[in-house]
Amino acid sequence: MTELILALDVTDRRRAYAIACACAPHIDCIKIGYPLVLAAGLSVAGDLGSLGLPLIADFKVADIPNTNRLIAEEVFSAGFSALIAHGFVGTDSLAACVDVAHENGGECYVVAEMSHPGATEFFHGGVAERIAALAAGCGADGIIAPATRPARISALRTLIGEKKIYSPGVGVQGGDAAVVAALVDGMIVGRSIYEAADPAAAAAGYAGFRR
Ligand code: NUP
Repeated sequence: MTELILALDVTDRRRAYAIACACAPHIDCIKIGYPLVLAAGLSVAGDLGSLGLPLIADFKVADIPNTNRLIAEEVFSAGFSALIAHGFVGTDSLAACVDVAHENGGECYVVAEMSHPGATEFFHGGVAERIAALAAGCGADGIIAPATRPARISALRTLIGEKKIYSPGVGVQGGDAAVVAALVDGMIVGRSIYEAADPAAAAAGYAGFRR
């Protein structure tokens, strides 16, 4: 099934919790990252975890193996169920994140290609393909691929076997939910839900694209 993942990039802890509660019946997972964690502290994971949905830490971890391991251990100790890491740092660094995720019963997703316009400067020309292959080779659980470029999702799919694809860029960044839902395992939607006048209704609308 195509999951709906709420990207909760608000910076007020109470607002984040209120939006998450309102949207919870319509979503499959919550993703938070630096904006909310830096504003509210890592313990915000505990607030959101109480909703019973999987919680992804979008820290795009990209350091040496030892530091990656330390970061990943903090993430899973805080109650997250999955971590997003960068792959360009190489096999050893990525393997540290994957290993810690799996030691904790969690998952690790690897950014293969980003969704914003500037991503084409470095991720194109074979880099995304190499990262996707590295992710699969390291035993990662899936990749992040851009909803803004559906053809790239399809191209990267051929390199990862049964691994999952989670895809940001639906809505404000221009990705079309109707197109992307058919190609991915999870649509990541942020502003189009949390900035809506009625976030729950917006989430319900995106949930209608789940297949
Ligand atoms: O390539 C990426 N693009 C992207 O937008 C990788 C990501 N992790 N994201 C994240 O997805 C981004 O940081 C934000 O949390 C979410 C998209 O939010 P929005 O554009 O739907 O508001």
